[in-house]
Amino acid sequence: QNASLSDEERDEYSDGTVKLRNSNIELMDQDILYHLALGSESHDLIEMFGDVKFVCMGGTPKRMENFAHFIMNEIGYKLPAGTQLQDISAYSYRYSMYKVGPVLAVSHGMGTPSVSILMHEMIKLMYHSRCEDPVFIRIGTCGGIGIDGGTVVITEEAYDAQLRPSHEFTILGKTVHRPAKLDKKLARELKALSGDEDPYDTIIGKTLCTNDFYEGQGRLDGAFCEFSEQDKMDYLNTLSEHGIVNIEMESTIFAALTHHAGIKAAVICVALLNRLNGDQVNSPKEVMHEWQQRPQELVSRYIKKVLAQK
Ligand code: R2B
Ligand code: URA
Repeated sequence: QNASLSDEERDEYSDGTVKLRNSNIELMDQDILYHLALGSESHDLIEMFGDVKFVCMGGTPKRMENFAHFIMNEIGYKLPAGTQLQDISAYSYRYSMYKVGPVLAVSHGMGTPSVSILMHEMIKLMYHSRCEDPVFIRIGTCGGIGIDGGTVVITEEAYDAQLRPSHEFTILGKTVHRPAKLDKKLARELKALSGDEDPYDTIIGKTLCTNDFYEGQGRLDGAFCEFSEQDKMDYLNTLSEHGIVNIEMESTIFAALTHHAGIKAAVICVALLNRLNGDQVNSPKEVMHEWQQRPQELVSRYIKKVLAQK
């Protein structure tokens, strides 16, 4: 069955279970997932989450709540009579989490530190819940490079701001790099679900991940700017020459930690603007709202396809 995969694609994902590469956890009486307001002893995690197959993450609590309602309708999931969708992590006051059958919708906030904390706890949640073969998908927004606002980008490979295909960690004061690899087969599968009838483009390309929205993404409109417009354009053009089509702030940490855990993952972002034309995000609210449905629509097609195969 694996004969059609390249070596690179074959390595990690064969046995399905989420590996916890930390033997300390097994020795603990309980594990408190502090930022999710959940715990391995206070909650029956197997009962609550054991059936999860799709973990969808995005920046804002509201977008993920909307996604939860949307996917509920798409897969025809019915909540138990008299109940409503509830934010499972409401009392963390940090992240929001909604569960719709096999789908979890979780907000991750902005940038690496926020995503890093969440990923540790989500990977442990999958482990404690004994989830099999969960797929993690980030649905986000980004700035495009040479692509129109509204274009959907499926990340092929994530790069840090120095154009390295890895995420740089500082652990005990030492620098550690972990490869920011995503599942290429999943990316192609998602791309194949984009329709010719869609009134927008869906492309696969390389993604740059930065630690800042303004100076870190070469914007001229931050509180500070100590480079010229020419410097900015030279940088964006260099990115483009390397095949980078979009810039966001979470892909390398998301890719590095899912890959390290042996979890299949994808990043799908909609471009809010073409950075070659400007820096301000100034499209009308309603237009941007509609654009942000696009990655959700693609993920819904994927989830429905996988569920139909079961
Ligand atoms: C995209 O949008 C946010 C910044 O506006 C950031 O979280 C990202 O990756
Ligand atoms: N998110 C980013 O990180 N950059 C943009 O330009 C737009 C959204």
